[in-house]
Amino acid sequence: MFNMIFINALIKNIRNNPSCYYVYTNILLMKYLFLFTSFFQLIHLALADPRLINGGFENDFNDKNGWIRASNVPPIRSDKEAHSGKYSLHSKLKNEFALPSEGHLIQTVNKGIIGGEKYDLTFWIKEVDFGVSYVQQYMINWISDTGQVGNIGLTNFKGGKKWTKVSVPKLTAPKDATGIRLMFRFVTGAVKGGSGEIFIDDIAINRSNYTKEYNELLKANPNIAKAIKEGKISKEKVLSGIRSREEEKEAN
Ligand SMILES: [Ca+2]
Repeated sequence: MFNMIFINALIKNIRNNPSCYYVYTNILLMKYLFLFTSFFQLIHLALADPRLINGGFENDFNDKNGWIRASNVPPIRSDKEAHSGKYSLHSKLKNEFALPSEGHLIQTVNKGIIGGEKYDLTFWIKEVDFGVSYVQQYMINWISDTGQVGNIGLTNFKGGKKWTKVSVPKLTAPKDATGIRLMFRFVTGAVKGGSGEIFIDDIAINRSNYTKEYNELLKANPNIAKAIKEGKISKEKVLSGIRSREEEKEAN
């Protein structure tokens, strides 16, 4: 904010001197650029999004970095395929006998969900084998401090032999939700030769839109509201700024 005071003082001085008109307009431009920079800093502070840890599987699993793997054939981290970076998650199931094989991938994010807001679940998959009796599913539990407050039951998804993006858009968080538990399930039935193999990468949960933050930002910053009204910054640019900031945070 010190910079803003400095620029305002500078404008006041130069405005009184007609020979400095060119400098004056440039400083006005500077003022708007600065306003825009402050705006991004504000967004950074204002937004809290649910943050899946290690959604791109670039870090090895440990008890602090998010993912839990479970069941009798849990998926593994692999460098054989990757949508981003060098690693993805690999589930390979092959029944030797007439017994089912199953693997789970689970992550719980306790904070960051805003009740009533909409969220998109997205991930990338590459299917190697979609064999006999094979099923792959995701499941979502909305949670609060007191336990589960809603859920989206086991739901099948399908991709292809090439990396394919799966989008589950506009999932509305129940009013009391503060967190989310995401689970992937890979399973074959009790048949001999049942099989399925998949790579999965870049799992993310993001807000579907940022209208709430946009309105709050404008309310708290009349200067930005004015700049939008006067056409100096477009609404689309502000919204896409919020979104790209969030995606950048997701990538980190
Ligand atoms: Ca990756």
